[in-house]
Amino acid sequence: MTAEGIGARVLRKEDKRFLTGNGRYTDDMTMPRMGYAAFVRSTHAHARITSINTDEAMKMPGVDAVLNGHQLVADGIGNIICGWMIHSKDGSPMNMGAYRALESEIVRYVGQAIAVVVADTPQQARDAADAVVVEYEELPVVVDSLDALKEGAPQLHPEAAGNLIYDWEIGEEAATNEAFANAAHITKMDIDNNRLVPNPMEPRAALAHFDPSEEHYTLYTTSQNPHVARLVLSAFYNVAPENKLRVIAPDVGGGFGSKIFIYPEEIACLWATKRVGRPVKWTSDRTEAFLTDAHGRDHHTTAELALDANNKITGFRVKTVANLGAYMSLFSSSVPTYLYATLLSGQYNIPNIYANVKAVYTNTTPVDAYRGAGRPEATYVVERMMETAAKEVGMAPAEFRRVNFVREFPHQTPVIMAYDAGDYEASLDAAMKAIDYGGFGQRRAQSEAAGKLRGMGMSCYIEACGIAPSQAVGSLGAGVGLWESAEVRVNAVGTIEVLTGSHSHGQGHETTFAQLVSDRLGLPTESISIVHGDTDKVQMGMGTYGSRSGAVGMSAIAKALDKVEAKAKKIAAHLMEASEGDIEIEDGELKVAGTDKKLTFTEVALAAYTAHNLPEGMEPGLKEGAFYDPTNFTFPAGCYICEVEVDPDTGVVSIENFVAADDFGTIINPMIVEGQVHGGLVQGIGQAMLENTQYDDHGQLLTASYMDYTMPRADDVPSFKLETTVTECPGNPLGMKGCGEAGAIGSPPAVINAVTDALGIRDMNMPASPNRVWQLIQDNGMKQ
Ligand code: MCN
Repeated sequence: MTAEGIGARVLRKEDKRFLTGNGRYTDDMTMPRMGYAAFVRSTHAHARITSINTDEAMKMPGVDAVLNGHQLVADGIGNIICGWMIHSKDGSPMNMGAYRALESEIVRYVGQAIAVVVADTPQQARDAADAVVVEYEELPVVVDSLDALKEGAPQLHPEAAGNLIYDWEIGEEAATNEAFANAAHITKMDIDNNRLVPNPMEPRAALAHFDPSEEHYTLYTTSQNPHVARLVLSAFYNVAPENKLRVIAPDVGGGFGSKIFIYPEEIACLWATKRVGRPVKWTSDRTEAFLTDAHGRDHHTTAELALDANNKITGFRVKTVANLGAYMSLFSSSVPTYLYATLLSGQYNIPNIYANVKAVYTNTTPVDAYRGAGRPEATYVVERMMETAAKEVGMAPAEFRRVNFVREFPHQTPVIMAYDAGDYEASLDAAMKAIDYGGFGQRRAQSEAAGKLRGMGMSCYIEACGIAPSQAVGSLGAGVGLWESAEVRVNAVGTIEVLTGSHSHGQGHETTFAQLVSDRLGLPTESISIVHGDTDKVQMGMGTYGSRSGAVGMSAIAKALDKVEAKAKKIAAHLMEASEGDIEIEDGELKVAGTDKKLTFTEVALAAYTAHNLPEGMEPGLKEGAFYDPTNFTFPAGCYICEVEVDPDTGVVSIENFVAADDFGTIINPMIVEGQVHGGLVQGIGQAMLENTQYDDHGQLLTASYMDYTMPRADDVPSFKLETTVTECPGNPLGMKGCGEAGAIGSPPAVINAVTDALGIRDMNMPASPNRVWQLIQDNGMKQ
């Protein structure tokens, strides 16, 4: 334990370079003779390409090449795939349409890449891309998933009849139906989850370089998981064998899930660099990002909750139609299935659950993971239902939840998940106290006296982080294992490099990971470097998503540290002629317990490398690696309460109070965790209040810039009150649960429950924009 160890509010080490403008992002990288790529993109949501004329473009200044999908296919570059196989309830495998990095026959969403231009400058490349003439024969378009399932709807892929990717189910249908047959009360709701665009600060970018002397490729890219990128680019897209491809994800300015996938542009740049014989760089502009970054959410759900006479839940029946856009992306199939429906038990003891999910193709941008991925959608359904059911049976929402909480652990839900530890009532109590629940009536009266409407809404979320274990996810169709790797290298002078397969793109790993090492070895964090994001330095890793880097990535480091400590103790015992069992590590020293004999960690490290006096048979050096495969997910949980005031004249909703009480198990750095929660809350509030992705009937994205897509800003959110409760996670050596997505998962239903409470209505869709709220006020006769 040190002053910078577990639990300390250490300032983020990485901020020194970020705040001084010294971050190095993909677009900052340059190479000699570098060319720039620009993409020719479809202007139609669904059309047959009848011709691609590149004559004019090829004549333009600085243009090196204009490459299209025919050449790509001829060079044997493989199709983009979804790596998680889902089977329909009849046992058939999911129906996946072909997705080429450059399409030359039928385009299926606006913005789809058709050709790539390489030129001397970005402007020349852009101008030449604009000069490529693509002729189309328009095809009928469908953008909404319910419309796509209708008889006679436009068909996207011959492989997916009726646009159906899969028709999947989980839980026991017959038992759930029986619970409904015997119910004392049934609450039924139609619940939509609005489509979101991720919007990380740094847009996607790629810089590819082919070295002909070694037949070797290097790709700098904005990736959350460079090793998975290398694996997929090698094994499935035939770009290059793994030993001939180095993928580097340098500083990455946020991802929120959208930088997990391998996109057409990365494939095209890698392929083009060899063809044109120079490095090729592409950086997305913001409108390209809106059109092509994988979107999130987009569910239509009908949910029913069955209660007995004591208001205990006896059954939950859910039917969801998930819009996956025009093509399947890397993990898209798992989001509305194993990341969504397996969380439909929420924090509650629900004996019978049955969920049916239909995943559907539409002429829209592909949809995949976005902060929370499936779990915000589940929480939104569960917590809208809980609040509504409570009101229908005349119970206070908090009391209705208390009656139904899971209280004994481990708890096996009917939808795969086995919750390991938690205390849901503790977070509920903490949140209610922090928001002064009892004083709400008075505050509401004050608002009413001022001509305003006031409401309070609650959300008790649970999520599953650190998707695991590998064997289990493999049996559920995942194409990769979900372990993590680490290597702890002690240098001869006692400084440390930790190589990790996790990737930090805003989460502060360079600080928290160093805190763990500092805690264990008693060294200052400044002597500990965290190395990540480069496949030539770190052999293999699974990257960062699903709030796994703490619980899984740091557990791998802890395992490697166990081995380092054991070897260091052996060396120290040998040098001090003591018994190994008597050696203790404290404050950067190895001490013989009960004596004043000691060696500094540096002395032991040096001894390991000089190797003049090591125990018989011991190899020189001090460097250990570990792979950690968790035994279960971690289950962060909490209670969020939101209090809003609505101006009935304008429909403007202002969030007056927001309390988040979270249980993340052991916390390494409370300041970083608070930052993670703040970010998540703002994103969740953005979804609930502002963000609304709109397509017109022709499949044109109407909200493709910040003029039309409203992102939350500082004055849209209040100063959050955060509370912490702790139940340690028994499934990993550190007792940690993930914190990176919780805010975005728990907050949307709290906001909408508060707005509907203020308006005195039952149903409404997100976002609670002034226009929508004002209209609801008119429709419900609240305003004359
Ligand atoms: N941590 C801690 N104590 C805990 C849990 C975590 O101190 N009990 C620390 C960790 O050591 C780490 C940070 O909190 O420094 C987040 O850890 P974790 O919850 O494990 O999440 P990951 O590091 O795996 O990050 C992924 C998560 C996800 S899935 C999304 S989406 C998201 C998020 O992180 N994207 C982000 N936060 C983001 N923050 C920024 N700035 N940018 C993004 O793209």
